[in-house]
Amino acid sequence: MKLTSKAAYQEAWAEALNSPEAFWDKVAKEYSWHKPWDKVCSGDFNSLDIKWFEGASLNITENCLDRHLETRGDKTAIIWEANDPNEKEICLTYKELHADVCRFSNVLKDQGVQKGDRVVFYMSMVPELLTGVLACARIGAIHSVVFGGFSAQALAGRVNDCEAKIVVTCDEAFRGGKTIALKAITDEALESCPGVEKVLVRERTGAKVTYKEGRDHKLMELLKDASTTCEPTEMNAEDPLFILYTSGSTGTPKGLMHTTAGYMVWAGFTFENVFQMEENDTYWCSADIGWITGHSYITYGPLLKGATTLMFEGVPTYPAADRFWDVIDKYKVTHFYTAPTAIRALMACDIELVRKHDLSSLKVLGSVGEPINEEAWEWYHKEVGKERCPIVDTWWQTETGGIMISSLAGVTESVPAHATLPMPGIQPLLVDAEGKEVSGSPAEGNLCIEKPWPGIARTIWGNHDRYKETYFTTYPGRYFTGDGAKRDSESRYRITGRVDDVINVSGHRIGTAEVEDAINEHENIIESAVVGFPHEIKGQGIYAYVICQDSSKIEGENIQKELNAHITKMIGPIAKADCVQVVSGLPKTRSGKIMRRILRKIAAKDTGDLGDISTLLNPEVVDEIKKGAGL
Ligand code: 7RM
Repeated sequence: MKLTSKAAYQEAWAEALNSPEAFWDKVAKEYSWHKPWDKVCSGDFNSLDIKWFEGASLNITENCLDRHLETRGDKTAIIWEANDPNEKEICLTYKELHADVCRFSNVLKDQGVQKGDRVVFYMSMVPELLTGVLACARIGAIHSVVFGGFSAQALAGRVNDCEAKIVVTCDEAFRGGKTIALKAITDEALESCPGVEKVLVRERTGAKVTYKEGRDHKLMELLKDASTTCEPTEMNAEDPLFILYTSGSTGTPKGLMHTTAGYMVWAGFTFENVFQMEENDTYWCSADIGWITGHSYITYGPLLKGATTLMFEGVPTYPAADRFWDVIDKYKVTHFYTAPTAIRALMACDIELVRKHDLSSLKVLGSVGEPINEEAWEWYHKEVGKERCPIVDTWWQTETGGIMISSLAGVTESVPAHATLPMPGIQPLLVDAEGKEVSGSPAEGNLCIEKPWPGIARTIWGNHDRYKETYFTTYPGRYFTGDGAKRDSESRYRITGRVDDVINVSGHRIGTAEVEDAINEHENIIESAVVGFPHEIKGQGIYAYVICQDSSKIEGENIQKELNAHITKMIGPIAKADCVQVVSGLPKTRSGKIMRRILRKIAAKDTGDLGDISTLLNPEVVDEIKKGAGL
């Protein structure tokens, strides 16, 4: 259902609110199903047994691939652009992609993978990551992609949590001018993963890596000999499709589980309506498939809608800071979707790097992952979109499966730094700290969602209580996003950022508790408190306050280096602290809770009022910390 006018959007939003069953019934009928549903939706945010299209059966890859063969078989499905601009690209038509996915499906089956088994992918952005994910979906295995920037320990934690039987990796990854030793990291991780029986290695750099007899196999050799036909496995609507780990305020990363039919309908519907592509357009989302954006808007969304989707192995600054513009020019990209952090980084470079490229193919620009500031929005609009292209600022989360609040390109209005309007099926509401709804407009509050939508994650893998506790307990009966938002006088939303203990560094979600755990592992650290602070390029940076056992052992900046080495080992380089301050104590309430509000203000170099500190157990540390921060 493509909504192509503002009136059609408004009508759809109202219909999805008033007659959700009739509305989603219509949307879902656009796809191929083996068996139709008995009931469109059931369950709510109290019972938490949410189901969509119950009774139906399908295979999502038939909808991504087979369904297009007759009408678009020879159309390019994916364009793969290598890290090195001199390496030849790979283009696969829908027919070829279909054949490759079947090959991969047969390899997985040969390796003993069965319906319901978990397969972890720890790869760089090679075509086999995309075909591998789809191959899992084709045979009913559950994929869990772990971003290639995570450490061995982080990988092991995820592999064990979902009890994966098989890991697919690369010998090494190319990333800009560097390589990442993915297989060596996998080997280290698997020392503590006894459940893994097989490892498939996609050779990429040709580096010498060790192969463990019986366990490890060369993926490309297996694929070469595999058959190009594989019957899709019939899946129930609520069978799991994938697990994706993401960080929260507390504890270890959570494995959000998405199911088949609802996710499919949501990914397809949001992709079609937000981006408004035409048949011969070329779409590029610069995310990594290791994040939800790469699942929904490189892989499933575009393929469900028969689009041409570009997959990029490299980074925006290699070999130079005009790589994005070069790729857009090379493939005449019409729809470009990236993160504010990339925009801000490229904005800081010589403007000629943008202006020298022909970007006239562009029609629509997208933003995702973190709030986009006005300055970055204006620059993106003017220098990249030449003031011709609508910008869709898409707010959503790993948990939501797809875009929740966004303008529809060229259909509803774009407003600088505003995500604007909810998708049909989404009822946002703002609540105050007491959980009371803040009605009317303009307003500001914590962002909740009133009712289930097809794409919501159904549970946290292996821990339904944690799912309930994390998202539905703060405001009972509602889904709490963890974000704060403002609503303007025309009921358009502007997301202001996380209101919990999650830091958004360059669009990556990092839990302060995870970073603290890593820091506390250091033998010289007694206690630590980690907060985010405003960072010009990354959006937020990581600021760590630490109490040392023996401060005489601290030599200048060594402490930061040492702690970052711990963080890199336990989580990965993306969670490194930008600033470490040694303190003698942390401000605590009488009940022993760290007053992060104060620490956040100091980290932000906010010299204003710190609020009431009289209730602190140890108000004297505040002055010391301020001094130490140079305030
Ligand atoms: C898609 C994704 C989710 C968190 C979310 C927000 C932040 C994402 C926007 C945004 C402002 C946006 N999933 N966020 N998009 N904030 N405007 N358009 O990023 O699970 O990795 O992160 O990201 O805080 O809660 S995620």
